[in-house]
Amino acid sequence: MKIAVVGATGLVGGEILKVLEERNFPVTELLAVASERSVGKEVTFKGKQIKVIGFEEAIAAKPEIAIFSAGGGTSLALAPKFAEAGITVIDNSSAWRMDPTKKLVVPEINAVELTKEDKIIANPNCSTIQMVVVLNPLHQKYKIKRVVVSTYQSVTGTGKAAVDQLFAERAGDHSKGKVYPHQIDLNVLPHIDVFLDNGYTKEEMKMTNETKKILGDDSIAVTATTVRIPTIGGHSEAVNIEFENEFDLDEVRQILSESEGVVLQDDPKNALYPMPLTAHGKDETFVGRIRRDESQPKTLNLWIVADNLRKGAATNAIQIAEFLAKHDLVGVAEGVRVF
Ligand code: 2RA
Repeated sequence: MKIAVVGATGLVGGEILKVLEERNFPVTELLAVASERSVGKEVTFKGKQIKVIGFEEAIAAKPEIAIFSAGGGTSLALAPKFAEAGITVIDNSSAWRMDPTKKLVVPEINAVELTKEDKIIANPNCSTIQMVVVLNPLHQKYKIKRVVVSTYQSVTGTGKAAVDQLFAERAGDHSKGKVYPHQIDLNVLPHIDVFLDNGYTKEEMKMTNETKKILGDDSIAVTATTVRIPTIGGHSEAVNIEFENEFDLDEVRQILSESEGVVLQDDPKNALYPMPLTAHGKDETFVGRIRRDESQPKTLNLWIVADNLRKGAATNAIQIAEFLAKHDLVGVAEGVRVF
């Protein structure tokens, strides 16, 4: 398959190249695509240097799939152009996620809904993906009423400049361009993305709205506090889940240990629980600290960690591409207007 990676020079773009290679995705040709100022730069794929090309050249080359990670503005402007050319777009930005005509896909949960007519497919927000991978099997079994989540998010979720800010501060250099409104090293910022009129941040509302859409259930109440911490390996989440039905703790562990894409790390007495350092570079979502909320019935506490650049972005997008390839869902279906 001819694959375009749009935003190939960014942090997520680089991870997409790595994951395509590691998972042995059947790439016949890799198009590294970026905006004008990066055209001519080189990226490495399977040991080869590949020159970055611009958007028009990429559309003309007609890849079957374009994985976008170039920001919302670029996606809004360009994804329809790729789609009109019959190219299936898997988009990492927030541009299309809540559009009712677009599917918001986590393969373990709802890839089966994809058809050849889906030409722009939205990849959810990183902190949402890792949470719903764990919530879904429990929702199927016990029906979730309400979720209260607090996140501890890696600076890699912001991008290269944020990683540079953290390491510069750690080295005592506070002069570097500021990505965050405050120092991030030795600090914690209860602030991810912009603040909205209701007092929540956009990141918090993404967790609420995207969870309902992916799980296909508007009745689930979700409230979130999203926080940036000075780490790089992945996002962590403390999640409190209230169910309609009673659950059994051993059964919860059994269900999660058998769930696709989930790894159970739940032996706190031996200091085994998920951490960003151990999740870093992995494709799975890790869950542990599973315990009953003793303050009210039918309620569970747990701790979820995943590499936000992997399952939270690149891996999830590539799993969507794998599903499309496996089920022959790319290209233009005969007699179908694509966009
Ligand atoms: C963050 N959720 O961590 C964002 C990245 N998509 O800031």
